[in-house]
Amino acid sequence: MPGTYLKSALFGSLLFCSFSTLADPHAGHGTHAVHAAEAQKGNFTATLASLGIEQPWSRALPPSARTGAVFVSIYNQGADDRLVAAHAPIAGQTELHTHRIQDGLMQMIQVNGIEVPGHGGQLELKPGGYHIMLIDLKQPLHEGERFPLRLSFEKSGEIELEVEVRSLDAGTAADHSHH
Ligand SMILES: [Cu+2]
Repeated sequence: MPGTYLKSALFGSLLFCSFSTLADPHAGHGTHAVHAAEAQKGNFTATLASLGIEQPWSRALPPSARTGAVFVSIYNQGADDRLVAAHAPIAGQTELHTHRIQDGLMQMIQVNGIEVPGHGGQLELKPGGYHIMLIDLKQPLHEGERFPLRLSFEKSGEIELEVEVRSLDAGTAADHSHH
């Protein structure tokens, strides 16, 4: 994934023309409603107002990698909310991203916020979808280590979390480390 990150004029224009569609709550990338009972089964690492937040995680990366991504699932029993910012001191820059297919190529696009649907809804940041992008990493991501991350929500406010660095293939079909 880090290799597909392109900061170019093309990237910039995609970024610009994507806001209108990505801001549409019915576009539905990565968000879907779940029943309240199902959400309560979630194994939360932290709670903030009506939000239940699962363990955020990242993949281990070779020392040469300059970018990484953080994934996390957030359940919301309250009113609709938005994830509006993320900050990780381990990175020079932290952005909210999604993916889209353009001419058969998967590209990453920065978004200015991601809806956290309320009343038993869920936002899932996962490989291939919405993610928190770490740009200009200041230190390598080693499996088993943790690093701090702050998430900011429009209504629920801010929370400090610790990201768990998992294996290089975490979240893929080849991942057998978390079963
Ligand atoms: Cu990205």
